[in-house]
Amino acid sequence: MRKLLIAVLAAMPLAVLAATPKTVTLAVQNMTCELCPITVKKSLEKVPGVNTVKVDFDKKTATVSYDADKTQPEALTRATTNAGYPSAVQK
Ligand SMILES: [Cu+2]
Repeated sequence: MRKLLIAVLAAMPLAVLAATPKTVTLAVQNMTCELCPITVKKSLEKVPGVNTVKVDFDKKTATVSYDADKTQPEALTRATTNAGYPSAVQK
């Protein structure tokens, strides 16, 4: 039992290292007032695997860093779209 616990604890830092951090910039539609970026930010932060969200109201973009092992850009665009702000990955 004790050995198992130690093995689990030892494996944890490896799991952290195994995360694949990525950053994507989304072009977000419908952001018309200063409150919109907050809604967009919240919708993205709810997606499991999202680390940080930075919404630029002037540029109409959301820059999201996420764990590529847990989520994909499609899930991010879906989240903002469901919140009323259709988005697409900016190329
Ligand atoms: Cu608004």
